[in-house]
Amino acid sequence: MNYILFPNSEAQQKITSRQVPTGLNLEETVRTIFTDVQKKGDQAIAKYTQLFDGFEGENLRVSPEEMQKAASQIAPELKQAIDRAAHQIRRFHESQREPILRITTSPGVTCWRESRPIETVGLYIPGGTAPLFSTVLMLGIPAQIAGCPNRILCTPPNALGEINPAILYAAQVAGITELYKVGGIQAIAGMTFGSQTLPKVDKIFGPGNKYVTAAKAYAQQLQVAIDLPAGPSEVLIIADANSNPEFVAADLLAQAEHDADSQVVVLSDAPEQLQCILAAVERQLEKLPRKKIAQQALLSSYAIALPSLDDCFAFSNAYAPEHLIVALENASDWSSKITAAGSVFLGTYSCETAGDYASGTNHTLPTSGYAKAYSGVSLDSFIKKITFQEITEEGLLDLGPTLEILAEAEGLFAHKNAVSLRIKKNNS
Ligand code: HSO
Ligand code: ZN
Repeated sequence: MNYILFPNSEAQQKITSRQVPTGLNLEETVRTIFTDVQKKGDQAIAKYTQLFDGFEGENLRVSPEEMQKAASQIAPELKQAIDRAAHQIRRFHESQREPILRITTSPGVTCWRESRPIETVGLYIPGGTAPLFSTVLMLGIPAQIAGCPNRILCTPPNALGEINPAILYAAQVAGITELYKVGGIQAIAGMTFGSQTLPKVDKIFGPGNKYVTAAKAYAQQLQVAIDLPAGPSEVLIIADANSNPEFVAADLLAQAEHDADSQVVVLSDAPEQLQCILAAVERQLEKLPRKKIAQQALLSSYAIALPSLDDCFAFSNAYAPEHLIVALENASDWSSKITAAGSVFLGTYSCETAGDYASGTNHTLPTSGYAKAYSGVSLDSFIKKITFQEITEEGLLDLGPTLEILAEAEGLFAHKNAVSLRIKKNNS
């Protein structure tokens, strides 16, 4: 980790504005595969599945029987843990339903919003070194609560055409309606255009590697919505002289083990505490099975001493971390200082792992500083809100003259006319 003592504002700005990876010519690859999938559908999807995942099978749909079997293939403790996580995620996301509020903005003029689910959502779960079955719950459960009729899940198979049974079980618990053994760019392309087997979706959700991220960005240009612009996962921790260095170190490593390009940052007003934290990181790192990955991530990570806790919060707001851990006593007293973060963990016992799996909050969050303007995935991500209005004759008689003035001032006489015709005393 890079240890920095009291950086000036220029040095701080360098760190808070993330490096955007460049130079990888992914567009070309993405476009080639998209064009191929658009033209040849399933045949192209099968070709790329064979090329990238080594699986040659014809049938890419996972049957309901295969899904059912998964329950018996995983340990009972894991099954129970998935059930408990699902329950808590469901509780929190169910609470995000909003009542319809009819507002009378002037006498006889009533406005309100009603939610409608997105018809077809495509959830992507990456393969790779960690089977992210937790992400199946984080995306599938809010989609189900929102009432999206078609909840598609795509995930790459191994060379034998198998999918991790924990992913299959989580899919069943989350009420996924169709599951496909398709991954990578070809999955995103398939869900963008639809194929003989894959449905065309309205919105694509979920994490992925650089190829999947580039493919989602491309899909967006083709009128498919996406959840969030994805980037490497991050955590920022604010600690002081009283924080537990072992806990802070463990939280830093929990994020660092995700990916070599994950970034972790710890800020403190107590430089000697940062030294203790760094020592604890070194000690704990030795015992981790994913030490190599975490070590890589730590190379581009920071331990930064700042003059005060206020300065730490100002830095954090400028960085806008995906996860913010406030490892302070009376952490909640500081919450009003936080203006940008994906998800916040207050106090000694609120570890990020809880939010990653089972406390109830969503773990699909804005990275790379997008938390300045974006929220994480929630029930809202799966619905559209339609505005309605109903105006009575009296309502228009009252509001009409205002409308006429505004329309005339914009030079839009047809607009004015649509009002005048209705409010003229003796109109025929
Ligand atoms: N920290 C990740 C989510 C995750 N962690 C899944 C474990 N499994 C991004 O928020
Ligand atoms: Zn995590």
